[in-house]
Amino acid sequence: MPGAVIVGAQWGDEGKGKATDLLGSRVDYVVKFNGGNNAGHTVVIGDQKFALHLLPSGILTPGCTPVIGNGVVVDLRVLFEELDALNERGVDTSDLLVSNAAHIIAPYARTLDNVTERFLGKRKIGTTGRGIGPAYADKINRLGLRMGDLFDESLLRDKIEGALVAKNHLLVKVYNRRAISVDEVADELLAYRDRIAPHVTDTSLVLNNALDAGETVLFEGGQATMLDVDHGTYPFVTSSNATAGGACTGSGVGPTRIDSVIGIAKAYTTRVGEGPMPTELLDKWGDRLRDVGYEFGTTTGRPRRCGWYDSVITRYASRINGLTDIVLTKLDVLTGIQEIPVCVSYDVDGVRHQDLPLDQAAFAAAEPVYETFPGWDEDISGCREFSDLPRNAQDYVKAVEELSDCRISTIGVGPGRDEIIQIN
Ligand code: 2SA
Ligand code: GDP
Ligand code: MG
Repeated sequence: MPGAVIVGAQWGDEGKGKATDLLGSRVDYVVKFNGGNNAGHTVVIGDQKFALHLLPSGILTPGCTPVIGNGVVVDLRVLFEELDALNERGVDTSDLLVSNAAHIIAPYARTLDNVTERFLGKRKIGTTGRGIGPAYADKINRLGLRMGDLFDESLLRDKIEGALVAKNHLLVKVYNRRAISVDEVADELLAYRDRIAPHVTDTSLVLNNALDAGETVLFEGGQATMLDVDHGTYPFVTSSNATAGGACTGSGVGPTRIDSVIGIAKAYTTRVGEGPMPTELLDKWGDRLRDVGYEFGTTTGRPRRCGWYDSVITRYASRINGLTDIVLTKLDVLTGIQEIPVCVSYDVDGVRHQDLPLDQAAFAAAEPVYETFPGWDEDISGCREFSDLPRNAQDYVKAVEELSDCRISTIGVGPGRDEIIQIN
């Protein structure tokens, strides 16, 4: 697999970190191509648990070069906190490469994220409050600060001044906050310049050269298909392209160099933040999935909304991303449930929808139509072959595979690195 992409097939937290970590041992580069420290990946290695936010999961694999691509927004303070924490635990991070075209989350982006959410009231998005939206807004408005700007102080100060004009107006006149000065922003960012310098490079050139030389590159998506700014449940989305196309624009590698796209899906569904979720369970079943699956945000600790598997969404993810495989995680969490419903289509005002309705009101009104499958009681965490699974678990996986329009190549049966079943 010279170029492979991993994306979330639902609303995030499907276990992309673990999947990337698993594949990481077979690849030369792992590239994060979108998002920032709104992401949260938990990787369990032996008795050690690593929570990563901004860094690609490949950072934990010796011999694999981790890359932060141009499509990422970087909070420098968080980046160095994360690097320091890994270094203290003996992880070598000296190989990290950061694109000179990646945008910086300036301190004012965090401030704006939080005040905007507060002023949106009931229309709030439920962001992670990390400044992601305002940083991408500045990028698109051509007011952004890029990593390479750190090395030209007068250009950096000039850009900060330009970016602050409208923001200070908004902060002071609308939000009743104090104005932010050019110096405070420049001083905070320049304090990181010497430390980041050895990592900053033209990562597109590095990756294309690596592919030319026959090396393998894994592109690790942050967030997920349904949170994609173009293809997700807009406006309840993040501000980047979390789908497979983002791997190209977010890294400077062309689509002809990618030959597999792996979607990660949980054996049920979760969502964090606001916005519609047709299979959400507000009863004891939702609580059960949350408790057994330990469904709490890696970044903010927020409880995740839980529901049954929604195959309308995973079929959509297969199509939008051109998935070649699905990794179905957390099958073990369903153990002990006697009857397991799977959403096969939606009912919107009496009309059946096999495909996701993109109209915001129709999706908000979608009622799940369920088919129910018999469950199993046996502990499956020790299963390593598909045939080790109880018959009902096998049938559940096969049904989900058919409904999702994509081959399931791997099944997660526990959080550990080796708690997987690979299907050939
Ligand atoms: P933002 O902060 O602007 O990207 O928020 C916009 C929406 O995107 C959702 N979002 C996420 N959903 C699930 N997991 C995410 N990452 C963390 C994790 C979440 C956490 O991996 O556990 O710790 O809370 C993530 N990041 C963004 C967000 O909920 C908004 O709906
Ligand atoms: P990501 O954002 O997609 O990388 O996912 P997160 O790391 O935010 O959330 C996934 C959680 O599920 C993590 O705590 C993982 O350790 C855990 N996990 C991954 N695969 C499995 C699995 O097959 N079974 C169980 N029980 N937990 C899993
Ligand atoms: Mg996560």
